[in-house]
Amino acid sequence: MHSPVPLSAIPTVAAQLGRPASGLLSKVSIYRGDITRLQVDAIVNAADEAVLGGGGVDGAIHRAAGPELLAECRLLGGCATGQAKLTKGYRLSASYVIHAVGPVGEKPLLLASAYAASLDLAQKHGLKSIAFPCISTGVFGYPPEAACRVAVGAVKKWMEGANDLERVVFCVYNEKSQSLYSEFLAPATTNT
Ligand code: AR6
Repeated sequence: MHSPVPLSAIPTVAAQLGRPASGLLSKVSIYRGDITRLQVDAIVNAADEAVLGGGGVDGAIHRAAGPELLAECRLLGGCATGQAKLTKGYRLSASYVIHAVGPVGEKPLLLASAYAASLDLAQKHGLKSIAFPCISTGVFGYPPEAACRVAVGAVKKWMEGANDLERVVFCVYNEKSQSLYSEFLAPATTNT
């Protein structure tokens, strides 16, 4: 297993930009790398409706968590697109996995719903930190830029409501996504 990455090693966007530690930017980070290493309360999995593992980030999470994760997933009874379900994290550094099902192709309402449903679940279970992969942008073919706009918008909107979440990490896997998130996050919050 790769060494875990603690939250303390991941700066917030506010810290990176030298902005005041208030508002959304002080609760959001962009991390480039393998989501399975993140030592957060929950990592989000980009699952499908069967919630029984697969390729991409789903495969990586199941490999890192071990077979107990699939055993618990078998008990979930699937998950509708735009919804999310929670399991334990087993051998991961994260305590929980939130299995979110994004849409196949560009369907912004369903993608936004997958983000909001994941955040609702985190809040319901009293979790303080959560890391998202770029849901739907791999096998499910959502164009990365459009998906980034929806992801940032959905998280921003959700964070504006009452909640106890202390950190949301956008876990990107390549340089292109990293710059997309930097571009969409900074202007999105200049007035907060
Ligand atoms: N850490 C973080 N991000 C990753 C990792 C990783 N280890 N590996 C890949 N990514 P995808 P989807 C990024 O295809 O499009 C599965 O088979 C990747 O670069 O994993 O929602 C499921 O079982 C991309 O940006 O998820 C479903 O059937 C992003 O994760 C289906 O694929 C999402 O790509 C879900 O497709």
